[in-house]
Amino acid sequence: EEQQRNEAFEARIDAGDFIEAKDWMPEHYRKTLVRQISQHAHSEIVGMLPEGNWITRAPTLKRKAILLAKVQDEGGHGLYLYSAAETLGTSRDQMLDALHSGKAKYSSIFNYPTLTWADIGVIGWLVDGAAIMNQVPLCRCSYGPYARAMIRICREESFHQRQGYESLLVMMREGTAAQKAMVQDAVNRWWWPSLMMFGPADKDSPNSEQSMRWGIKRLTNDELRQKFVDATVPQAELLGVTLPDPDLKWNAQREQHDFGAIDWEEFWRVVGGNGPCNTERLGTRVKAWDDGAWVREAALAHARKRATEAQA
Ligand code: FAQ
Repeated sequence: EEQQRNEAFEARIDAGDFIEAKDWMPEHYRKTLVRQISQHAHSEIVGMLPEGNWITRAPTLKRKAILLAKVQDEGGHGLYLYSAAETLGTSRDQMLDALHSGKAKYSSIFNYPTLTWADIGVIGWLVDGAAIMNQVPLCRCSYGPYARAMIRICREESFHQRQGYESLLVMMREGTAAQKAMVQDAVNRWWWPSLMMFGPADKDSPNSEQSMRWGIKRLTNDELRQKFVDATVPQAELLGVTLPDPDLKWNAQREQHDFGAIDWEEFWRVVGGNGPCNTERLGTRVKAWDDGAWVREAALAHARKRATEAQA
């Protein structure tokens, strides 16, 4: 019977059907989705921290309002994604517990520091740019609740990307020499970590093959990384910055850019918890959770009281 169910499931995947929360699915499919969606949710919530660092120091009221809205959107994305993961039968407490105990991963990119205001523009341009490249194909993910959450998230991410690029354009076109140098320095620091967001090379990616077969991922890590490089090079030219890779050049034969080797040792070090800001980021999240305990308790007490009143 299990085999029949499996075959029927695979047939639905092959036909391009969306799988819904109450449908039968193999345990491994469920686990893979909980892993990916919860890690994605954690990335959004932890991803609020590097930018949150600059809200009080944004250079103008307009930039501050934009940044506040962006960081709020990220909180919202985390919430839709936790909800999508909950449809698979995992509670939010379980997922947060995994984050707080260091068991669950979140994107390596958020373990780097935001040293200057230009970092905020560069995060919008490169980090949100990479996120969109990775996330647009997830709108066609075979799991319906995840795919639907991704549609709204992608619309908001494209606003995030454009606000970042626009703020850099202003600095590069109207800024002082020092401001232009600040943009270039931020690009130099964020370029390689942005390429690492797409995950290990395909040959070192243990989850890709199965996730591609199940239509959880639609493009591989290397395919997405290449698309991102190709899309970003002309944007860098228009902006007037250089990308810190002497091996980056157009390959007329492949009709794609060649680019230099990624420092995978750095990648695994950061993923393994030993990047520049891992301890600080996790510490901030754990403290926020502990500080919020009274709010959760009060909300539960209020809900209980309302329920008793309704019964009486
Ligand atoms: N960082 O076998 P694969 C955002 C782990 S965007 C940390 O290739 P998979 C928006 C991976 O989990 C960022 N860990 O894995 C924003 C696995 O470990 P596990 C979030 C990484 O799942 C912008 C192991 O390495 N976006 O937040 C990373 O097939 C600005 C082997 O890797 C998403 O999460 C990494 N970079 O492919 C917010 C998108 N890469 O779990 C604020 C959805 C790999 O077996 C400001 N996720 N690992 O212990 C995905 O598309 C996939 O999960 C990949 C990884 C592509 C990230």
